[in-house]
Amino acid sequence: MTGNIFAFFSASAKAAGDKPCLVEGNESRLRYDELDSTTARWASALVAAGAAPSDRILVQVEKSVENVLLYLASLRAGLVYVPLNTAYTAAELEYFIGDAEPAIIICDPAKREAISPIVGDAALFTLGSDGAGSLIDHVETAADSSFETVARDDDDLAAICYTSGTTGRSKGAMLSHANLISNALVLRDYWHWQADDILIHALPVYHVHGLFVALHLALLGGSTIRFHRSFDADAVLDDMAQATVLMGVPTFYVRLAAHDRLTRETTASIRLFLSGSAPLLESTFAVFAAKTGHQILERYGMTEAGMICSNPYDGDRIPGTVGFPLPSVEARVADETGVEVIRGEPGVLEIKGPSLFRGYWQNPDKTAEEMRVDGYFVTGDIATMDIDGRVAIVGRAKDLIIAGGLNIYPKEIELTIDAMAGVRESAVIGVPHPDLGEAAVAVVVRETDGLDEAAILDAIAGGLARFKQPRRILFADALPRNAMGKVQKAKLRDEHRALFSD
Ligand code: MCA
Ligand code: AMP
Repeated sequence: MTGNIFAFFSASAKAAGDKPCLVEGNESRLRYDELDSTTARWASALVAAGAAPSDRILVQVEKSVENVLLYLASLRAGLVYVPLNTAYTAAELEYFIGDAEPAIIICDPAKREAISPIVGDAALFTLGSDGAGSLIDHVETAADSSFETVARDDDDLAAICYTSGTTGRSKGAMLSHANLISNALVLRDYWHWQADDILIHALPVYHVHGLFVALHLALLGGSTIRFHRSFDADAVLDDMAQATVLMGVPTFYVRLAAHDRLTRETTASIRLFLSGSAPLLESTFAVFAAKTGHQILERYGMTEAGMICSNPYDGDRIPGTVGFPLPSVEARVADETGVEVIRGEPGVLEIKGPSLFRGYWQNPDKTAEEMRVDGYFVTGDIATMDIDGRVAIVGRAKDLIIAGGLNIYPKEIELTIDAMAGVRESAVIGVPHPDLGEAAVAVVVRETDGLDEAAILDAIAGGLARFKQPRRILFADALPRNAMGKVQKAKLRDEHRALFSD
């Protein structure tokens, strides 16, 4: 067996035989006994397109079965997979292309024209039906149904996942095959993954949650994946009777909990509801439990480290906590110098373990800034750890908003708004939102009275992905500042905390 994570999936596929691997609607799109030959054809097509091991392949496509096959083929061919949110605009993409320097770029046919001028030396393909420009065409014509999975060492990268920084620029977290394998193996045991599990997969496949946690666990277990292109509460409820596990962000559970079809009966076959990527409100946990009898299992993770803490499978799942550090993770709650605080006191969560990333792509300074000399990574999340080791995330030391499980970095939006004529300054804050958990709101100080909310929203619409755009623009005469001149965002958040309450 090589150190390529695909070799683990391949071994599980052999054991799973002709069981469906990917099911969409009522159609089996891939059986486990086809996984090897199908991904071999895709990997051959990538090699024929000029990709060599360790080349980056940058992928921005709508979720599809083909997208999953492309990911698996990239792993097999030893490429470094760089997934990007489909909401990113061409302007945002240009930065990622310049930074990742990919050999291959894959986009949707509709975006081909806009992206062509910015691809540089990379070869551009789609996963559409647009003939020579589509990688699928190469898969169907040129490719071979056997492919020797490229051997990978522990340090060889499987993926670079971009995660934004507090200075406004995204950093690429380098994740090795060993990082991904170790996390998947630990979670498989911790969550009692079973071969006959059937997973509802309704998360995007451009972030750690949907791409690694969900796909890897199912593939490692040889479990059937019921594939949804996006989250729709009705469609997920329709599927529940045929599934055993659902993974979601809190917004999934907020929407399900509000649904009149969510009952004990409709959820009877599910053994595990998992939530993560953002805090699950205690009220959502409680309503869900009252309606279904199921306690949602909340876990906590980060792009740079995979999954870090989880509520227990058998023990108490306590809302408002993220459970215990996983068995492979060493964790401490520390002060700003890295010294552990007294149990129960808040501090910044620092962690270390085999799933911790290999640093930021081409950015050793940033990597060094977030690492302690003893190898601990500073998460930027404020946590408490009780005497038994149970962790609760109680805040963030980093200026970050999480809306519907997607990260929004205020600095990036502030820079865009501040660059507008007529704006003196702005502060972007996250305020509670009943559906998304948090929503971004900009508080703007104008130079002149001419600018209104619509004009600002219009001006930023072309350049910033939709999910990052503030839901409201509010105006103020001045921003509150402390004695050091720093904007007091906590004060602003307090002032506007009821903006979206119903
Ligand atoms: C969509 N919109 C959003 C979001 N999603 N705005 C802010 N935040 C969002 N998350 C925009 C749409 O463009 C649309 O704009 C409007 O909001 C309403 O969209 P709606 O149809 O309600 O949304 P949706 O398509 O149903 O999507 C909501 C969603 C989705 C299902 C929550 O965002 C989602 O699947 N989120 C999961 C993200 C995720 O996988 N995170 C994991 C990161 P308009 O009004 O113009 O139409 S990995 C991670 O965090 C770590 C490692 C971890 O621990 O897992
Ligand atoms: P990302 O940068 O997309 O990997 O997002 C990681 C961040 O999501 C973490 O640093 C936390 O702030 C947040 N997060 C993930 N899971 C949870 C959770 N269960 N509770 C609170 N915050 C979470």
